[in-house]
Amino acid sequence: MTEEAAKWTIESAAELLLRAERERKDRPRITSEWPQLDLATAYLVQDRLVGRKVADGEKVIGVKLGLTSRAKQERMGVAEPLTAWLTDKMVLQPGTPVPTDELIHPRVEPEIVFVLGERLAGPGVTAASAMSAVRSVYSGLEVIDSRYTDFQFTLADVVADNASSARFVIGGVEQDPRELDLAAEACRLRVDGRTVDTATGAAVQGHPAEALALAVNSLGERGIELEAGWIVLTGGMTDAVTIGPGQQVTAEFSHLGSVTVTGG
Ligand code: OOG
Ligand code: MG
Repeated sequence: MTEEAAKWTIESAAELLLRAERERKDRPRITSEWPQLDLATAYLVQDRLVGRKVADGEKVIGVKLGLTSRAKQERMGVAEPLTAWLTDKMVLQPGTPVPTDELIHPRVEPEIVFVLGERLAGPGVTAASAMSAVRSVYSGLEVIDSRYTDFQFTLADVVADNASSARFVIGGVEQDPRELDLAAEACRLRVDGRTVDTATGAAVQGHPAEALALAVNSLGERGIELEAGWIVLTGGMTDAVTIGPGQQVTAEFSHLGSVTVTGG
């Protein structure tokens, strides 16, 4: 091991990422100094990082998927989906500005959001059985904020960084998933009124239910179950857009209403 790699541990990686978030200071990706960081260890860093947040009073309220659409995978240069944690501190109430002064370089992406009515435990869960545990579906906007300079990372880096998570807002229209064709659900992304991108739910693993099953099964392999009442962000449908003070980002869905954030 090189001298540089020797200083890295799960604990020190989690601490550096927490500090970058706290101090709003981006840093080089961890694998540039610790190339041995593998995916399994990266998830341990992610768990440790969120464990530290929980010890500080945050509450885990669900999970998110990342890199579930081709648009996201191509833009970020990472071709594999991942899971990460959502806490109550990440919830942005509708109408509350995105606190850009607390973030490094926020970007916003439209997502289809599930709320579970029942517990879900993998592995071996199909998209259909995962969907039967979903109580409601909503539109959402996720605000991501990589702790790495210019959002430059490998899969292991972004997993360790809890998948760039920062904030999210859920739209005001609640739908029964059984009454919607989520693969066909369309989304138009606008920045200050101008359309910048469009997608349908099929962009997310062919169907957002596939993304949910993927989360259940990969968390199941780590011995983690999804709980009733948990929120699941199924992943950005389009590439993310940057948001600065005064800018407004809106996602208009065909059946899930529209959801807006404004940079504060
Ligand atoms: C990683 C987070 C990805 C999504 O929905 O794909 C993500 C990133 O793009 O920085 O949240
Ligand atoms: Mg996302």
